[in-house]
Amino acid sequence: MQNTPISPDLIEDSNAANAAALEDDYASLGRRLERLGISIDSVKEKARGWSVAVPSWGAGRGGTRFAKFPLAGEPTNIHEKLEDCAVIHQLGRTTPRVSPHFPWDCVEDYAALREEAERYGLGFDAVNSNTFQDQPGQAQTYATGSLSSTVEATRQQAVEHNIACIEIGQKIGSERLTVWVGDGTNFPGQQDLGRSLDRYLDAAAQVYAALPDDWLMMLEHKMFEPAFYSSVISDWGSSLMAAQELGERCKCLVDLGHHAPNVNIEQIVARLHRAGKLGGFHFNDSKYGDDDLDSGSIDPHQLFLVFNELVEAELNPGGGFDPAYMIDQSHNVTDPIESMLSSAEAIAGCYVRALLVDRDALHHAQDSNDVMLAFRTLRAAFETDVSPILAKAREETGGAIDWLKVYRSSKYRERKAQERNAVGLGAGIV
Ligand code: PSV
Ligand code: MN
Repeated sequence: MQNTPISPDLIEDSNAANAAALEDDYASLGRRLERLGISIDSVKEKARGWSVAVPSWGAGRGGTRFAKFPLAGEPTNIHEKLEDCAVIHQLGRTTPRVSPHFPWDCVEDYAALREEAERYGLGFDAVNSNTFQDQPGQAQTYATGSLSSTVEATRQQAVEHNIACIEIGQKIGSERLTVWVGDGTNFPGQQDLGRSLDRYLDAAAQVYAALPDDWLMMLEHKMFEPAFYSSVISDWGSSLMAAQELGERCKCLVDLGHHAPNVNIEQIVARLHRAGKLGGFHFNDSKYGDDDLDSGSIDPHQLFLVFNELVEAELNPGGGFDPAYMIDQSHNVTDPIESMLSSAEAIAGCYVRALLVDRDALHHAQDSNDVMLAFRTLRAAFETDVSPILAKAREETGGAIDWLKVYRSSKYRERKAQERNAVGLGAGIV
């Protein structure tokens, strides 16, 4: 029997109260789309088949360098995180997989962890390694680098950790490893910019060599932080260079917050797809830097433009198109369950809007250099309110039409505050 942390009756009762209004909105949008030659039901089916993974670490309150403000009832270990991820999926129905991070999510028995997730109807997505932080008892420090460290023993330790992550991943049904390193420098001259990349590539090749045949390795670039002068895999250029050098099953992962302000991320997406190297995403939003804000909360238009490229790529897969979609956010002032439900809805909404783009009209306008018509074609899709499609997809799959209301009325967090250990103060995510 499936483990449902929220009472299905609560969802059913709430949906019954919202069903008539949803039918009305869905029918109205359906008529509008029909005039454009689009079947709303076929779009809704695509929405039903779409999903994004949630990060285990996003289930807890994040923190900034300055403080963390814990939430009563927030999870303190992977078991409690899974339970919260189950709530997110039960209500929203678009997040059936969890992306774990090691050693934060280490347990004794991974077969049991997999079964625990399955009882919630969840699976595991890409495993993330952590060589950006020292752990108690660790032999070598990562203070001045991990895979690119000048110290051979440190590089070896980082390689071994990544291989250990792959081994855990195999036990929990994952097929991808995401490698993000905090390696870089804080001072000009601190390291040789060329040789540090050589060291990284040499160590990353050892991880790649340990990759099972059906696995992908995804390299996540980031311009700055924790290194503030240079990062070893700083941008999509370095990431692509490294992925091409490492091999066929090494691809690039785009975290939306890891670029300089105003960078045209949708163009990066198109370029990486063209090179056959688009491995996956970490969705979030930002205003200033790697803010890790909720997806779509600051710049929903950019998210839509990214999905416009993804739908284009889906229609023209070339050598293949199978990116891993994941959320990567830090929820500092909201309940993470609410933030991830809201984010997953924002991301799915951009996907659905991108499906509504009249591609023939767009391509024709592009080819004939009709700038305004091309722009208006995209804009028409962006301005369409697709919430009835998303709500209908949720309703049909057992989720909640009004997930926020159901979640709050379930008093889930209040109950967890009684059951769970309190999280300590201090900064940072776990
Ligand atoms: C680094 O900023 C990052 O985006 C990487 O994906 C990490 O694994 C994650 O955040 C959690 O710190
Ligand atoms: Mn990330």
